[in-house]
Amino acid sequence: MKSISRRTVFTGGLGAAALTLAACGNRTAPTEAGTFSPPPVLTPNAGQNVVTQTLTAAPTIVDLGGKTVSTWAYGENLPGPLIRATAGDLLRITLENRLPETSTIHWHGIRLHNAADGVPGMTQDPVEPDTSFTYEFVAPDPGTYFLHSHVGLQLDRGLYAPLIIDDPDEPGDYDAEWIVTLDDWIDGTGQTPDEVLAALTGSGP
Ligand SMILES: [Cu+2]
Repeated sequence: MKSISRRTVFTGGLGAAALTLAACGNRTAPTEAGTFSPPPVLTPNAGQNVVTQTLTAAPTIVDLGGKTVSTWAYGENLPGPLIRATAGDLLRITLENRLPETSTIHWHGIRLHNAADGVPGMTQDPVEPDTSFTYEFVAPDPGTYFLHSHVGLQLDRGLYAPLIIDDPDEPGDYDAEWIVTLDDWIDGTGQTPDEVLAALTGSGP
């Protein structure tokens, strides 16, 4: 499936729609590096499909459907590139961090082993700028999920993407399929999410 621009999302037609909501709480502040062991490299079972993909987190400019803003995203589109697998597949997803600060990826709603859960200071060291980190896990349950950064307010920029786990027993005989991601937006419109939070909490300058 080709990547869709935000403009396409808002002008989309009918079809089977997978809906994701870009929101998640429970963020954890990153801690000092060197606390956690590297994640285990998993060996696929005989016949197990392996889905390999790289997400590059970097500053970019995106078109919000007429208004162009500077933000942080996985690639040049919002949402980030679709990751799609079938339940039981082994996913090997590499985060390339080209941001000016640390990052991680959390796989929202996926049942997986702790080392791949992407919570800095709790399950892994934060991924430093200009380094990479490969998440390996089996996605056991079909469903519509999303992935997102788990550092600070990076999710509230553009660091999220849809994650679809297909059901091997569901043929999905649709005429058309749309993946729709809903988000409110602030970054690049004059304030960053961090500045908005600082104003709301009275901790700003
Ligand atoms: Cu989440």
